[in-house]
Amino acid sequence: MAIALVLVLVVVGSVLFHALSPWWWTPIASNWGYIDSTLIITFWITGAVFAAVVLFMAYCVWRFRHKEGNVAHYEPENKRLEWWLTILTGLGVTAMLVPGLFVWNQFITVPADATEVEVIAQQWQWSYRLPGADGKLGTSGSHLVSPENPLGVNPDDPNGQDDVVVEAADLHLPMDKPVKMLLRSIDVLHDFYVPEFRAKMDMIPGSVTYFWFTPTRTGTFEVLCAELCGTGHGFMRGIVMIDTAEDYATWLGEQSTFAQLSAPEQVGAAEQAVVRP
Ligand SMILES: [Cu+2]
Repeated sequence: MAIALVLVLVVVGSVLFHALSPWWWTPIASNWGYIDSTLIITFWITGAVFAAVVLFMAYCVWRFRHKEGNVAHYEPENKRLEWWLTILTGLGVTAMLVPGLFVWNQFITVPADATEVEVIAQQWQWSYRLPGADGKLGTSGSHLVSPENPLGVNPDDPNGQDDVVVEAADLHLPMDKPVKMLLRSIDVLHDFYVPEFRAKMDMIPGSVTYFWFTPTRTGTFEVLCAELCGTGHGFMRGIVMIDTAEDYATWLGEQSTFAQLSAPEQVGAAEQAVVRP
């Protein structure tokens, strides 16, 4: 009897904890409200099944408790019950999976007007590259990485010369503009994750993965690495700031291109030439 009561209390406690708990997701800042909806559907289904199973267990513990002279009777099979359990389980699993398929379809269908931003992960920092005035990112490769070219941009690709390089600093993105995040790693597995964007993807050395999203509010958001990537994994943080169009333009104007960064001597020489009377 006491065990049955404990089981009922477990269900009541779980429901109360869910209803009264102050912990919930951080407020969303992207178009991926669907991701939240699918999670809520899964919460409801698994929650209902959890309550039903534990309450049924409490009922059985109470109903079939030990009584002098009672003997269990042997029932190895029950076709009717098995059919019902199979159908109900099938429906529950389908209800959890189908919404996810619709969301996944949207997640991998990048809008045509999305601008590309490359994220480069390495132990243990985040860097970024934005296409310059030509709107195209130059090619890149891990074999090109060197102290002078930490992101491995191809110096022979004309498309890459005007690329904006943001090395180990904050990324800014304009609000309400869809963006395709191209994800590269130059050492081990990482995972670019901003909880408020509700989107993340593993980054695999040697290939480029991606996701897209549209920022829906301005603010400062923390980037986390969501793939255990070594001793500094927990410190692999970064900042993404979602700006208004004007703030974004100001920030972009202050950044350096790959060509400027790879030829600092020439830039310095030009400045001296100008300063000299
Ligand atoms: Cu990492």
